[in-house]
Amino acid sequence: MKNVCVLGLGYVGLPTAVMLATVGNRVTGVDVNPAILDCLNNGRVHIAEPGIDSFVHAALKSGNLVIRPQPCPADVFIIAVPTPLTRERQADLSDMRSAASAIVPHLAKGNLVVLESTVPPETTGNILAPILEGSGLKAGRDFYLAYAPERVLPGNILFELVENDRVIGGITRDSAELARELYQGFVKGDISLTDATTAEMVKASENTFRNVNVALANELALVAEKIGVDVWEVISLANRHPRVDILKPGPGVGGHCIPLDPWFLVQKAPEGTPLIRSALNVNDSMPHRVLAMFRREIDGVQQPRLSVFGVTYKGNVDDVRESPVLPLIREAMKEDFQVRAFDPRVTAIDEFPGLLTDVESAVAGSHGIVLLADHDEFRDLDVRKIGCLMTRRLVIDTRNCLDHEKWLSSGFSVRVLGKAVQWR
Ligand code: SAJ
Repeated sequence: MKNVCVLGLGYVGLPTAVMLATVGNRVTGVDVNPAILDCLNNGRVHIAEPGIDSFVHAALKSGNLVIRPQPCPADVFIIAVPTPLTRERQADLSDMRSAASAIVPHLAKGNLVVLESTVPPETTGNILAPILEGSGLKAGRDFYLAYAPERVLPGNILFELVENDRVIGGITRDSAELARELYQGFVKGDISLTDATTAEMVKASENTFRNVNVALANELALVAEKIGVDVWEVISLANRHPRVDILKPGPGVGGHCIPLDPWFLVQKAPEGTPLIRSALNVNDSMPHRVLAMFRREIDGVQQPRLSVFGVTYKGNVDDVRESPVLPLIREAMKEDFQVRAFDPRVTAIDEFPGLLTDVESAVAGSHGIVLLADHDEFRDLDVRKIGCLMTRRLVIDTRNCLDHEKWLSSGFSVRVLGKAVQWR
């Protein structure tokens, strides 16, 4: 077993730290955010992920996981910090640089450093290695250095962290092999080894594939609306082809990965990535397209009241990072819409104080509901009661997740992204 120091206790770092502790490593979890440290040191968990609480409590109780504000000497250092985009759509590696610099005083011969954060290809070798070599040690000779991206789907992290195959890339072969030895302690999936730059590109490519695929679904939805067919039926039938797997249209692509990671590839070849850039633009246009749907249905109403159901970047999560709902609300508010939102998993959004409220207040006097995140809770709403509170009984379902007959029978007009109009 090893002494492991995990820097960054977010959606990736904390589950990774917990898993490593659960299989017997002695893990020090480090974060620069005092609120996170306070939460964890008081036995609370700051991320909403099924099952994580019991794992964290058990790891802390066992003594195999301790939470600290600073790294300490260890056999292995894992960096799992955010890598957002700058305004110029370049990777912001400042958190990674800070984490690496914090490791330098503790780095010793024979140590392994693993980067998990999603980064532009060539980051591990060309940016991270030189920072760590500030210790006087040489990457690949005196210490091992590998890149090991995660593939976990928020909402199913603990299962996927164990079961999914992984790719690990080393700046040297033995760096990759040493990293595989560590992860094999809890990963049941296959672990493929390659070089660090290839592994970085694999991770960015996976999420870029998903982004482009969603953009295709969003364009098919536009075509379907124009010719009066149901894109959901089109995609379902097309996917019966053994080599076709088209994803679903939606109100836009959010989260901390899918809308960002493709830009890491564009950054490396700006002239050579028109398809990726176009897909990013298609997805970014979806909030505007959805608001245009609402505008068309309530044509002529002055200062319309819009009810947003679901503000997270996707259903059944509590995360609003990069949520496509945010630009939609910004645009609506600019046009003097009265906007209220209801989300059973989110209590407030800093940018929009007072926006989120209970379901009754969110629909009172409203000219229409736009459903943007397909939370399970939305299937059990008292539709009739909601309808009685509204000025106009309109629902726009951008996730095709509601029981449309139930809404139609309660007097609602139903619009579905990518589907011919359903009126009663
Ligand atoms: N979306 C659609 N239609 C779809 C699928 C997704 O509109 O058919 C939208 C979602 O609504 C959401 C966004 O795309 O706004 C991203 O959702 P997601 O479920 O694709 O992605 P994440 O960010 O929750 O997780 C992804 C996953 N990557 C892949 O599936 C290739 C996960 O495995 C990664 O580990 C994660 O990004 C990450 O951390 O990179």
